[in-house]
Amino acid sequence: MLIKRKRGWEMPERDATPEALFLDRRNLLKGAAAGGILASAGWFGLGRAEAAGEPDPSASLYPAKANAAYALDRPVTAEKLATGYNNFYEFGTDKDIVDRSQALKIRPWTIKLDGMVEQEQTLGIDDLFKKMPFEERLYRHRCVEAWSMAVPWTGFPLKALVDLAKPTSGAKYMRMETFEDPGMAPGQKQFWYPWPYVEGLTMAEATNELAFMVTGIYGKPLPTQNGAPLRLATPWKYGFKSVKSIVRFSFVADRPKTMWQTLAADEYGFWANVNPDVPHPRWSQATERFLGQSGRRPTLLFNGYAEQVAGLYKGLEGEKLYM
Ligand SMILES: Nc1nc2c(c(=O)[nH]1)N[C@H]1C(S)=C(S)[C@@H](COP(=O)(O)O)O[C@H]1N2
Ligand SMILES: [Mo]
Repeated sequence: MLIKRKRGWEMPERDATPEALFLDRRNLLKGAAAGGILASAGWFGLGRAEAAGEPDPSASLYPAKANAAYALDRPVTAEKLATGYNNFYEFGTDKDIVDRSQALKIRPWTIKLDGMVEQEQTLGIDDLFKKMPFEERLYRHRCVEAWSMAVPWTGFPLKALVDLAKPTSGAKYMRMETFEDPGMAPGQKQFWYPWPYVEGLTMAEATNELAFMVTGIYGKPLPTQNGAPLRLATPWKYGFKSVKSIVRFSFVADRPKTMWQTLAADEYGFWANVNPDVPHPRWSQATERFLGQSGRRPTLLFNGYAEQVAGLYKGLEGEKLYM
């Protein structure tokens, strides 16, 4: 039922099965039985929303100074690939969501910092940006579907946001939540997904130097399809951890249940650290398809970031750290 328009630069998916397709088939059957299928299928043909034509209010923050500590062992992915081949289920389960995602209105946008904090705060996104130390970093990105890319993200360390929030000592985890508005995001009319998209990190992960809040890409404000105006990048974890278009950060005592865990706990865990030796139930993680390149390249433990993050998992060997 998903009629896919192939673009020249798209490569056929061979051994990579989209994260959602299997679930969609399974759940569409349930949905069809419940009579909900026609109502939820009508959005596949939506076109580009009217462009607002207003300059992005954060445009003056770009380009930010590059942090040379984050270098790459591979070329940077072409911009049109990284901004044209996306996972954003709020706008559909295919990779071709650029047009549909233009309906997301990214101003005004407020961020809530709540839970176990000295004082709850609600901030306008541009007020938050003014308080944060912006920089550019080159990061690898590895999707659990076994494709990968490498991009220049702009943003600030997640630790800077944690410091602003002032969590109390009882806070052990950080829970992050995407916006919820089925009027703008037709994928959220798919009632079998437990919206909103939720992800979580331990406080040690959230304050690790690598955990990065992304606001831009290729020296420009983030386009909506990549998760504007604020998304996470945890490059040592599978891509589904890097939650997009965040509206709320909650500091909590208990491990948050993520959207993917609710959908399929046997396939998507809390930790989701990249490990080539631990296959996903539906596909090997040994190699990856690097967007724009033919052939496959070997996947690296912690996606090549073991030096920075391996220490986070000492004493947790009993956990399913790699799914
Ligand atoms: N809110 C939200 N965040 C999300 C997703 C999503 O569907 N919704 N997809 C995730 C997955 S599976 C991946 S691989 C990355 C893709 O990011 P990109 O489109 O910028 O490459 O976003 C992640 N963050
Ligand atoms: Mo992904």
